[in-house]
Amino acid sequence: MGFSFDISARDGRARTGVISTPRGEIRTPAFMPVGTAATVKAMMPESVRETGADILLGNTYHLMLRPTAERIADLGGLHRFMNWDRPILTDSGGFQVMSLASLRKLTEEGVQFSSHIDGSRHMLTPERSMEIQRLLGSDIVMAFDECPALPADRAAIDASMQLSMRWAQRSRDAFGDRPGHALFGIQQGGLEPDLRARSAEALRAIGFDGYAIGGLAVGEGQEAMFGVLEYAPGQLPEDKPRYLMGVGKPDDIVGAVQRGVDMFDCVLPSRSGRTGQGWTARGPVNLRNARHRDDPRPLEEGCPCPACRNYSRAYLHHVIKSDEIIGAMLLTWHNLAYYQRLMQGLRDAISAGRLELFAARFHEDRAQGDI
Ligand code: PRF
Ligand code: ZN
Repeated sequence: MGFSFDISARDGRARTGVISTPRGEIRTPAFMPVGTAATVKAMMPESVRETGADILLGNTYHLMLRPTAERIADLGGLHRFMNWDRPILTDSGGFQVMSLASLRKLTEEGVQFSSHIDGSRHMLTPERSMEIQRLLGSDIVMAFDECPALPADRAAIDASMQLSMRWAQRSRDAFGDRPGHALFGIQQGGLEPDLRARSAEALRAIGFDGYAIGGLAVGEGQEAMFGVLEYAPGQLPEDKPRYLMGVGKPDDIVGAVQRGVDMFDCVLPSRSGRTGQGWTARGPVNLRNARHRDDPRPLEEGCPCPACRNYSRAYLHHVIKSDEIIGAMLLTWHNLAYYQRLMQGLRDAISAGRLELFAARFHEDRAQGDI
């Protein structure tokens, strides 16, 4: 029972297929809901599955600090701890250290930092990140990397990319041979085609089970991101999954799938659900807006999720305005269901050779706006 990726159809640069793991299949293009702290906030795991998710994302950084990887391992691993028996991909921690921790000290060895929770000092290295992800029982382990904030000058992006490639080799060595578990490398190199090429070359020489495109969606904007996606997926192995980390909005995902990306994760559907934003085929809807106060219609006509089946926009507006917990629950459910419906639409369109038509309709629907 190993780990494999089978592409069943292609349409232009897009692909659809299945990643097989001992914990179940992941249909691609795939969207992974974010379960940072061993929970997809406001959702029971069985409900996350009902939205259509095949795999969740967890975070080394948060779990090492609380409740700690050793405690989760003693309790039978992350799957059992959070009651999700399907695949889990874990991010390696460096990216979260840079955005959340304080008093960071970056060296060749790794990164030392203070916890955002209690200020305690910790160290993450490629070796420690691989150990934590093994203790968690992660199915898809991410190499330990550094993601520079953009804009940054070329010399800084080059040096950071080269450090990430040395860390990628150390991640590979520390991960070892673990049948049924996958290790993904992460391409860096900012917006520079030649640095992206050198990064891809270094990762291919090491050899990974899948390849992530890191260092995007860090403030460069969609046009610049799509610019990189014109060539970056093509620099990575054709027969392995390609994962665009931390992306994105629905239109980012559609554009990235058209450019050859297979996997995505983003806090947007879950986080924005908790603040009253509902994502629909007509674009984002702010349920806090008073225009919904007397509206008996569902958030999205035809959506089979509990929020749309059983409640009006007026009710969603009321519970969000009142900060009632059910508001976060219902909107998170709807948003995750919308994202999974979008992914199923993309997969079906690629299978049928109609991705361009699907994308054109997607943009048309959004152009109409919420009515
Ligand atoms: N590296 C890692 N995690 C990430 C990123 C990265 O570059 C990004 C960039 N969008 C999100 N999450 N390890
Ligand atoms: Zn719905």
